[in-house]
This record gives sequence, structure tokens and C-alpha cells, in this order.
Amino acid sequence: MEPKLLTLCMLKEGNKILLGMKKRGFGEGWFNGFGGKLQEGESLEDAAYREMHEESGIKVLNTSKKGILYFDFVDDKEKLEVHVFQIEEYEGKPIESEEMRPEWFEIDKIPFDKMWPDDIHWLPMFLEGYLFKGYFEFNDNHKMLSHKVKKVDSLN
Ligand code: 6U4
Repeated sequence: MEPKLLTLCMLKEGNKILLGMKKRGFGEGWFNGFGGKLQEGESLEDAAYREMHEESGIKVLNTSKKGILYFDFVDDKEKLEVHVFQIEEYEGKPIESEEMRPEWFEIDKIPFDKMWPDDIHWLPMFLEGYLFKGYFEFNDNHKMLSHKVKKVDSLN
């Protein structure tokens, strides 16, 4: 089965990172970057800008792609391909949406215990400025069964 394409936008500023507490749906109760599925006819960039704005109120002006995360949910055979973008330029201030409650965290106080279990394996690479690819298997209960992350020279 073809993987579903999703985006994930990360906003880092100085020694802080903006995360959102997901209030409903997939990943509810966990902090995460901002993003979601592509809509019909949308490019990855279009979807990243739209989701960031819908979920955090931030208007994105420029991004660079930093990573691709492949998730295999082995029980229901669903596969996700999540493209991770770093926000380079933006306008506005984070505001709470019906889906997300944004909060700034110091880089050394990232709440990994309240995040998707894969994040601790790739977010440090992202924060150090590397390009990366990650491969993860999950079961239906959102338990991570395996993980592999590597630095790459290019995302193509
Ligand atoms: P709806 O509710 O259908 O509008 P949508 O906003 O399109 O949903 P949603 O909320 O399912 O999509 O998006 C999930 C978000 O979580 C995406 O940004 C990708 C991200 N994500 C999914 N699995 C993840 C994981 N294991 N680790 C992680 N982010 C993940 O850090």
C-alpha cells in the first residue's frame, strides 16, 4: 500500500522550540510539531504552510526540508511518510487553535516523555542541523516496535 503523505513543521528560535499539545485526533495528549495530511492537489510545501497556519496561527514565509520519517503501523498495515520542515521565516505569534495548544520550550527541556516515542531519536539531529531519514514500526497502541534513524547528505 502507498504511504500517506504528511507534513510536520518545526519552529526553532534561539534556544527555544515551539511545540503544540494535540487536543484531539491522532497523537492526542502529546506535544508535537504542526502538520497534517495533504489535501487534494496540494504540494508538500502548500500543506505545510496551511497546516502551520491552521494549527498555530503562524504565517509561514519560508521553509527548508530537513527530514523524512517513515512510519509502518504494522497492525493495520497503514504507512505514513512525514516530511519535516524547518520554518526559516514567519509572521505572527502562536495562538491556540481547536486542534493544538502551542507552547515554547527551552531546547534542553523538551518534554520527550509527552511526545511521540520516535521524536527522541530524530529531533536531536534536527536541532543540530542535520538532514535525516527515520524508519519506525508502531503497533496499534502507538507503541514503537523498532526504530532506525540516519543522517543523510540529501533527501532525494
Ligand atoms: P485531520 O484531523 O484529519 O484534519 P490532519 O491535521 O490532516 O488531521 P493529523 O492531525 O493526523 O492530520 O496529523 C498528524 C501530525 O502528526 C502530522 O504533522 C504528522 C505528525 N505525526 C504523525 N505521526 C508522528 C510520529 N510518530 N511522530 C511525530 N509526528 C508524527 O513526531
